[in-house]
Amino acid sequence: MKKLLHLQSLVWIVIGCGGLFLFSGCQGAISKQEQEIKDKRTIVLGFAQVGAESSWRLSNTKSIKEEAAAEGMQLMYINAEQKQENQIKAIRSFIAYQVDAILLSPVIETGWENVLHEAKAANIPIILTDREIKTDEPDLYRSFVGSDFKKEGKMAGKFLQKKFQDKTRQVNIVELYGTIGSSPAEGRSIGFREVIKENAHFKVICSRSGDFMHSKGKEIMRDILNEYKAIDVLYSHNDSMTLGAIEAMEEVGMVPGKDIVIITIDGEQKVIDALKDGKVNCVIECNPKLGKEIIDLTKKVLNGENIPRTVYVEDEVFTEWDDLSLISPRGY
Ligand code: GYE
Repeated sequence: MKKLLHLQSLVWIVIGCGGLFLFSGCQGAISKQEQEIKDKRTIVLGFAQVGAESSWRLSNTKSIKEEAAAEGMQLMYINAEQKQENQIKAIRSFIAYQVDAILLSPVIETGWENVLHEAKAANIPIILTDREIKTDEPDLYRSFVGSDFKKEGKMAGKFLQKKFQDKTRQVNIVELYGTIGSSPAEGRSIGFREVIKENAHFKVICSRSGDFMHSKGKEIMRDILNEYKAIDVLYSHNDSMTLGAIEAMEEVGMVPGKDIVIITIDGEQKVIDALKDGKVNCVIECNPKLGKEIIDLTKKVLNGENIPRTVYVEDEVFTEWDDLSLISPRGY
């Protein structure tokens, strides 16, 4: 829109796997396709994604890529491999390239001011997707699109209240925490505690970070099962860690969903299957398909329209008490 691509020396800067690569192409006469792009003054977006740690994340990336392509936008995508420094480098390269807008899914909540000031000085709007940041300078980004993580944590707590409504003895809860310093982990943890504190018999006896990853979920659950003998509940911040934890339980002959009640967040197909098999008791959905909302909002920002500061997408809850045959295929 505001910038015209110099197509004869089209240079895409892509950061991946910790490296910086420059691709240049399109020397000589301008092709028909390039001419079309030039005529339409293609919008170019930079997208600094967290990583590829879960099926949720893969689906989220796919949704944004597909929607950008459907709208004829060019998307410069980077996979930051869970590192904030990679995202900061990517944002700087997007600024150098003079993209029209930057989509940022921040790995952690703090430490963004410097680079976001640079984007602001370059007049490039920042739209946060999926994860939020903590800052005293809210005008450093235009909008946030994603789930309400605190609400997800509360829904998990409410399931537990119902499940254990007749219990009078202490209910021992283990929490598999997501990435430390990330907004989903923080929101899911706070929301959950806000609800369970209403009943004195709920006790979180252990909380450890598995970084939202399957392998770490499994490893940590193995340790926890060695250390704690009386566990009633596993509350896991995402399905990847949950699936790892289930493997750890089965290794020692435990029956997930029966010996330990399991609550998990995301709603991947594999976990819905586990819910159907009785291995999981409650799944809180976190919708990864944010592409349409983000791209619509980005278009509005670029057209100078007013946009909401926060757009929360709706999340559902699936429990062992529901008619599970009604759940449509998840697609992730
Ligand atoms: O729950 C998890 C992913 O930020 C909401 O990140 C997202 C979380 C999601 O790795 O699976």
